Amino acid sequence: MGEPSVEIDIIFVGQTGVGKSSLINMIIGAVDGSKASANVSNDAHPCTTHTTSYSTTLDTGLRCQLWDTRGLDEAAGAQNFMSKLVDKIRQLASQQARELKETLRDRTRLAIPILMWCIDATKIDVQVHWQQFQKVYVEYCERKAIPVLVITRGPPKAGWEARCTDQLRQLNLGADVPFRMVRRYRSTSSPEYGEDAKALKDLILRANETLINSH
Ligand SMILES: Nc1nc2c(ncn2[C@@H]2O[C@H](COP(=O)(O)OP(=O)(O)O)[C@@H](O)[C@H]2O)c(=O)[nH]1
Ligand SMILES: [Mg+2]
Repeated sequence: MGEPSVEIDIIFVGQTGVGKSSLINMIIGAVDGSKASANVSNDAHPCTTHTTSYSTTLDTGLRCQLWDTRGLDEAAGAQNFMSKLVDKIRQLASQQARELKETLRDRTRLAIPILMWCIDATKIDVQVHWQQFQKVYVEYCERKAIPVLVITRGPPKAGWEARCTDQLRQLNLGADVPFRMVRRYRSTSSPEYGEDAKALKDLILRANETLINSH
């Protein structure tokens, strides 16, 4: 590879349990804790308590720093089993919003990151996930990011592409936000898993092209 390698930040954001850590593992090729792998939660409890990052180099030589952030609504999920600790929950929610804001401020200061917004295939029609996407992209990033949408644990109900396009249009996120669905996998050694990993990497390369062309 004659070209000098460049580095790009890729920030994974979305609800707890949506599969952010799993997507990161899919990209870095980590299976069951081999290689440096992102911690995947084995139940409903949030396990990405602090923002962590992993580096990997794609086939093209593009060096990527993958940022695994806290879910924005981990506190809401905790409500089920901590119903008496409402104050604590509020505190947690503002803490995670603050942490995410700080991460995004740091990452957008010197360069433009890719913002990987993750929505579960069963949540495409739930407005709040899209509103959070807009809030994070517009308010936290001040649009200094290349937004990309990943639908996790697909496939969603038929017609999902049009519904995503509608949501993006309604929130003024632009019709050109690239999106891709990643299928729910049964095994990390299945052909689908490998195909989706490749598609995900292609999506990153495409977003990086957008970034280069915008300069
Ligand atoms: N079988 C299967 N499990 C998945 C898939 N994606 C995520 N999971 C599981 O869903 C749970 C939450 O995923 P995780 O990556 O930790 O979500 P995060 O909270 O967004 O980081 C974990 O137990 C994962 O193993 C998938 O495609 N197939
Ligand atoms: Mg996680």
